[in-house]
Amino acid sequence: MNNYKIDDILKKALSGNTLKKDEIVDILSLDNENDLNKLYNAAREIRNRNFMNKIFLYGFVYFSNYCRNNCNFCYSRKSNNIERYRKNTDEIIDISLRLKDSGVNLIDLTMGEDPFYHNSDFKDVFNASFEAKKQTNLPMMISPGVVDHDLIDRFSSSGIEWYALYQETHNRNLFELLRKDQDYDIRMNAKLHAKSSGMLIEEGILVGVGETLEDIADSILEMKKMEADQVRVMTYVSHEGIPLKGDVELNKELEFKTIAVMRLLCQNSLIPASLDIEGIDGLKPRLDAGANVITSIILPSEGLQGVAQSCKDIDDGNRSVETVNKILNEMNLKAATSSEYSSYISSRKALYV
Ligand code: SAM
Ligand code: MD0
Ligand code: SF4
Repeated sequence: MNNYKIDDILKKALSGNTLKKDEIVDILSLDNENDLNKLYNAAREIRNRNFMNKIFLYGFVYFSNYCRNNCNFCYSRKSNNIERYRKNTDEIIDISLRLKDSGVNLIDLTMGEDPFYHNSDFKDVFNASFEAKKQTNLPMMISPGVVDHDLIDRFSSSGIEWYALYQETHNRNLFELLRKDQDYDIRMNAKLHAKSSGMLIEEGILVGVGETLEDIADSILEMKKMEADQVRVMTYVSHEGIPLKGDVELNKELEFKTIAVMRLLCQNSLIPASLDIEGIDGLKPRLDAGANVITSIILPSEGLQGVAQSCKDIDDGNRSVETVNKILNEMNLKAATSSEYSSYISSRKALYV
């Protein structure tokens, strides 16, 4: 792309105007260092304008990896022969309390679509999340997969702030390949219902799964349209024994560019830098691209898994707040306080009343 064009597109975004699909595709196609630096600078400028130098930290508790689904990108898919675990309520409370002590702003309670919960009205999930919330007094995100609307209403009225459910792509054909035997509209409607029931929502996509740049542009525009409060992109991490092949090295720059474009369009939304893709080494480039949340902070020695990277950097403590803080420090960024995070949540909720 000629310089003139990229400068114009970035200027447009910096003055708060939205971008068109072909402009997004142009940016996602950038490949020379000079242009990429301009892009990441613009994304950081918009982030800093909206959030100053504050970064939010999310603790991650993947408390059941049993799943009834067979997503072809997921290590926990039903057909994969892996060690399964389901943490009990006391363990979940204990882990949440220790994550809080370590300094996170939010606890993300994540699970596979575990048939045990689906057959018992999510009783244990409610107990655990309610108690964990009461005892930590921290904001909570729930990532249970697709659940009925009445359950979402119950999550909402029990005070859980966030419902996370990623479409992975907004191309229906690709969705069918990725989320085998799952319904696009049921998944989409679950998060739209959560939003209408007063929860904040997180939407997300994968790159390196056979998408085109046009697909990514469509997704970004869709995430903007649905006013997702947090928007994410993750490079697909391939695992032995699961069908889809992928290459993080090859695709991660596309993830960084997507983070930056999401920042240009969804300026006030939260955007994660996930430690679940390249571990702690992947933190800096994602923050440099305009991310303002660090997700997948996991305590060592709890027998907990990540999702994309089931064990990377966990047991050596390298996914901890302590390690993250060292990197933030080097980058002149700072972990947000709980009250700064609560203010963001309140301001975001106030947009919809
Ligand atoms: N089971 C729930 C669901 O599917 O919504 C919540 C947990 S699920 C494992 C969380 C997300 O992790 C998926 O939506 C997907 O975006 C991401 N993910 C799973 N496996 C991945 C992989 N191998 N590489 C990158 N991201 C992955
Ligand atoms: C992460 N492994 O943040 C977690 C997960 C689920 N809400 C989040 C994908 O990277
Ligand atoms: Fe199950 Fe979620 Fe993995 Fe799909 S992505 S197999 S729903 S845990």
